[in-house]
Amino acid sequence: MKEEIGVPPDHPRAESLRVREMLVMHYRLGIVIPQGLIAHGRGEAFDYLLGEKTIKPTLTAIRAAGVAMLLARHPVISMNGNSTALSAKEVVELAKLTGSKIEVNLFYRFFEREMAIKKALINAGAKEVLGIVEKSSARIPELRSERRKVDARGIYSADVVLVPLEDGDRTEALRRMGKSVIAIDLNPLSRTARHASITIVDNIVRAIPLLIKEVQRLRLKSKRELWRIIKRFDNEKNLRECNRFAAKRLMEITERNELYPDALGRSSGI
Ligand code: PTJ
Repeated sequence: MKEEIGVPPDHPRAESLRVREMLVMHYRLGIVIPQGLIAHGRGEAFDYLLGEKTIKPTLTAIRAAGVAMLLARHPVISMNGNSTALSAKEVVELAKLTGSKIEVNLFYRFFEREMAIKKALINAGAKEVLGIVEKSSARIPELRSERRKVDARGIYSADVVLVPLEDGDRTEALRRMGKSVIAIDLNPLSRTARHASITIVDNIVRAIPLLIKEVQRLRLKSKRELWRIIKRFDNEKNLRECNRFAAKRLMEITERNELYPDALGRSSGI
């Protein structure tokens, strides 16, 4: 995610603004839908609370996610509009490293959008992109949204599915099918976050590059060691730590009186 799009590099919020520009550009290309822009705004709010940095419990979740992908027999990465806009190149790299398939799966599904997303993924280096509608004849049971349409060779038969920026319904449905779900979601309170097997509470633009680095390290370990790491991981405990981090951070900032300017208008801000 490196394109420079008219954001002054010394702007105090340059990175956040660049991410927004990427989404708007992909909205114009028909990849992101307007609802995706709203969803990103919700994510930004949580990112702000976390300090716009990858926090310690998240590193533990990223490690567990890397292990789950390496131990999987049939890992699949599910891609929607936002994740393609922000992380297409990195996802292709992660898929290559972990032997994962890439499948398009959309909440707001229509043919032109599927094709635009497929094209973006191919341009990013993907050799094969599953989930284009005529091939998505399998169905996730008990799911009513368009997300129920999946590829028999992909999500339907996967044992581990990575779902960046997900809606909670499908995560629950995939878990009921016996699959392990790795979610990337900045909101540790969301249904997706609570129902996933491993939740990475982080911005996708930071999470995927870290996951790639972690997989490169983990590939050198024995299977036995990988199993040991995954068995020790507790998602509920990890989510509690993320919540605690955000709450503590907010309290500390409040106590240090950094949030609001004093009578002279001085403030260090956050
Ligand atoms: O492309 P489609 O048609 O599949 O639709 C995509 C959206 C995102 C619109 C759809 O999946 C949706 O409505 O998602 P939700 O239910 O709004 O959930 C999105 C979650 O992603 C929220 O919990 C946000 O906090 C979180 N989020 C938003 N931006 C990011 C993020 N998490 C990580 N990184 C982000 N950049």
